[in-house]
Amino acid sequence: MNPIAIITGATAGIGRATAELLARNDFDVVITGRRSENLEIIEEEIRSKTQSDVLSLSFDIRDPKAVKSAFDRITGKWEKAEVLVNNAGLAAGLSRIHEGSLEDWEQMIDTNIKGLLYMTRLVSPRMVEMGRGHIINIGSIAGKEAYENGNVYNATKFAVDGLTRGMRIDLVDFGIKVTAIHPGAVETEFSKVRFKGDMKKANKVYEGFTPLYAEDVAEAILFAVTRPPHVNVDDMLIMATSQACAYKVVRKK
Ligand code: NDP
Ligand code: 8X3
Repeated sequence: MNPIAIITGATAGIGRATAELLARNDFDVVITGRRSENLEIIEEEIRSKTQSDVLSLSFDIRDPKAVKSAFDRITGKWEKAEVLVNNAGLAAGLSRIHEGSLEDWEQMIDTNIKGLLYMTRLVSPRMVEMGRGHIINIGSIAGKEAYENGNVYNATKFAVDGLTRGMRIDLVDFGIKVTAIHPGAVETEFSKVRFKGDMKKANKVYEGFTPLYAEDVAEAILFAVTRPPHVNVDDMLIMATSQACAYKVVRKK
């Protein structure tokens, strides 16, 4: 039987690349996100290109009832999922703290922190029961250092970093690995979402340098989940070569 991985936010970007890469490496995958039409396309693609099995679950991770009813559909062999990639997340807006939007703040806190917690609370007891499992939390360089106008997004990713450390301590007795992967700038739908569809602003983020691609992060996740049982990757910070820290990117003129 293939190992099983649950990947949140698999309808785009890092989550999609991770689902596809894990499937190519003989994982069966549970893929989640709100956009059911994307899930259908990705499920079809994985089924046609690999031997791996796929379960698609469409739900809004901010809604604990929706998360629970999706979780209740993870039955049969899928109950043995041994990897959870807590990836669903976003930045909404980029503004000074005194000008920020409450709606944006709530969306980021509810998705990046509370959504991660809802999934973990449901999936981790099964891992405890099995005496093994691996939780991968997708943090960010934004969770290692603050940057101008990043404020609440930074705070949510600092929370992911803190939660990862706490989860590792709480779950170590049960043989469960906990890893945080913190990417720098990755060209995905991230900036399109942050700037609410303004592609001029979104494209500017990646102008003049080669950012990371979703596949680069997926490879780091694959590396972490394929270490032998005695090895855990605690924390990985991955940056584009041209990005030295959150605010310093070398761009060609
Ligand atoms: P994308 O926008 O490409 O993908 C985000 C994914 O999260 C989508 O699948 C989206 O699915 C899902 N998602 C967002 N909100 C919800 C929700 N309410 N309920 C369910 N799913 C949701 O961005 P990335 O791939 O770049 O982002 C993935 C993770 O990586 C995020 O946690 C992000 O913070 C982090 N990250 C990104 C970096 C970057 O530069 N791109 C750098 C560092 C970290 P759908 O819209 O279908 O619901
Ligand atoms: C996304 C990376 O630096 O744009 O987490 O916030 S950054």
